[in-house]
Amino acid sequence: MQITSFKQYEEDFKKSVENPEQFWGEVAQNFQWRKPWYKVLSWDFKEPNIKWFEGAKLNITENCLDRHLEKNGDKPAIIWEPNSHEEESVTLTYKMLHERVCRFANVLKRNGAKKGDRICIYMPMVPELAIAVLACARIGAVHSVIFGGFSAKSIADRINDSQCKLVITADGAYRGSKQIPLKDVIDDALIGCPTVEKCIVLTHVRTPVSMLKGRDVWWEDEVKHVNDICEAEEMDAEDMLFILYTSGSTGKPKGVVHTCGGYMVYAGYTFTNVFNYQPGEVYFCTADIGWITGHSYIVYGPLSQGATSVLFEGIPTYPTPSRFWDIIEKHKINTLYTAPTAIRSLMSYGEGPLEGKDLSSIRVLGSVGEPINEEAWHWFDEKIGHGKAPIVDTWWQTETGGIMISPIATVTPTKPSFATLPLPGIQPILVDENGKEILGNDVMGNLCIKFPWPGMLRTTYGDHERCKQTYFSTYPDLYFTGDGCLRDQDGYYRITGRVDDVLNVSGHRIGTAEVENAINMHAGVVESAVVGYPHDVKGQGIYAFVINPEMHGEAELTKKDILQTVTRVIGAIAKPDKILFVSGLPKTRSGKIMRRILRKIAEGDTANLGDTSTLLDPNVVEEIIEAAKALK
Ligand code: 7RM
Repeated sequence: MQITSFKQYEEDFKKSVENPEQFWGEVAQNFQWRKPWYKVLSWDFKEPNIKWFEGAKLNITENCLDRHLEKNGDKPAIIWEPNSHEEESVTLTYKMLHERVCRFANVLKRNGAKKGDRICIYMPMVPELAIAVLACARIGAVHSVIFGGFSAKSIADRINDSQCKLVITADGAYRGSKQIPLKDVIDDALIGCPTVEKCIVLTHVRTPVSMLKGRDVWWEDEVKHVNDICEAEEMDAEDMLFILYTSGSTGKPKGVVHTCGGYMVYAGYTFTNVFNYQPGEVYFCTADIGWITGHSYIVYGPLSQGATSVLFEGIPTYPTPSRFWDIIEKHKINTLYTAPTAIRSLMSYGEGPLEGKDLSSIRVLGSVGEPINEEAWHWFDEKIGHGKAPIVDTWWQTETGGIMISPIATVTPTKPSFATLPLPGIQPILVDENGKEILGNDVMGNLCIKFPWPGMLRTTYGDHERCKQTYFSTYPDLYFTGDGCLRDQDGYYRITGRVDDVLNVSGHRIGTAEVENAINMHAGVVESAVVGYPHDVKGQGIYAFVINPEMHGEAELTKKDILQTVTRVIGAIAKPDKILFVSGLPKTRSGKIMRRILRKIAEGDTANLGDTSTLLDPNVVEEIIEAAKALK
């Protein structure tokens, strides 16, 4: 199923459009099924109702583990690089990973978990995180991984939304020179989570934690009580595999639902093709498993293809900004898949950190999460790839399950800052505000997808109507991505960024409404409006306009209180970079905040504010402009 020439890409693409069922049916033959499907696809984008590989039975862990044992059992599946460069890295072969997954799957069963139960995972980037994820999949439980940066309240909301029965966590996590008390955060969250019966705690940093009788058990004790034989649960292709919460333009994050068969096929197919993965190569994706990139391209995609996947616990700048380059040299990494924000951050240290580092193993480079600017693209190409490694700028979303628009390494001619062309099976179209298709090249519009693909979301957990409203109602019969896009004279796609109220801060998706709600929870705040603005390293920064709050001490202290409130409500990742106190917000006569104007002010582009005729009080704008100039 690996594409090796541009001609083959064109042929496969053509076939995938003309006969999608035949195309995906053939791709799916490369995976192991307990029982074949009787229908490749049935779909309707109105409801939406999407089914891939209907009737088929499988377990994704048999594809990620068991099927490699005979020939590649001793091949490294996961290489773990700890936060501390002084600590030894750990290699788990496919055999070892299989054994540990089976053992932990038995621990889950012992603690009452069964097929269909939702399990929340809140863990550091350690091998046990991948083991926990796969163990859930082994027994047919639905995992909901929550990124280690979210607050107790965010965790509780997510646990309650999907009624998780079990939580898997660790005492704490290392993050560079800092420690994060994961179990403490979970303890706070669980005060408001009546559905949680058990909490399994991994010892990692060995900090003191509270262990509640009857609820909390240690990972290390539990594994002693079980053996390592665990038959995989037989799953229907359309059974739920996992839920992953993601931000949208409204306040409450949505639980994006992915199912077993289609997701597996799509993650595996896109992994092997986009990165042109070759047997024996070492592949390093720097994302966290708490995000979709980690699910699809650290765990499921690579393991389904028998690849060696590096799992890194730390951050790019610890102990020094040479860390990535040291890891590449140490593990002879062939593929580096990272985010533009990391590239820009490392660029800012100049070439010093690269001196004397052997990056000659690098063959393919990848970028994901946000648009990559030309400067960062060229730096990545020249300094890391030495002009010899193709860069795959991969556009996709939590909802798409896998990469959608991207070069295929060694096959597709690349172009700086372009995600280039749709992968086989993907039918993107650009539409104008009225939903009319924009044909031809050298055009811009809103990016939609007009035909299903196996990795697409099936619903949003517990609220199918929301899925329909958010993705399938803006433009009838189309999946709307929320992204703006340009198609150039060669038919190449360049994603220009979100056209809705979703921010992309350091590759993390954050809804403006979510941040506003958090700010408004501060006792002294009446109203606020949040917008994004261009930020050199983060891509976008968060700018909060807050109507003069009740002060408690100096204004600077009140700002810090607001930041602390946001940290408590959402997590540190959502903290505004700038807070401006204002006496009013620019509103229309009907009371709507004119964000367009606030965005301009946040960007520092106040020369042309556009049409301001519907403003209730134009003086407010003048005042905000003046105040913004004074803010650093
Ligand atoms: C994989 C991931 C999705 C949003 C998406 C875009 C933006 C992601 C690129 C990109 C330009 C890219 N999932 N985005 N990749 N924009 N070029 N290569 O990031 O659900 O967390 O975010 O991220 O706006 O809609 S996500």
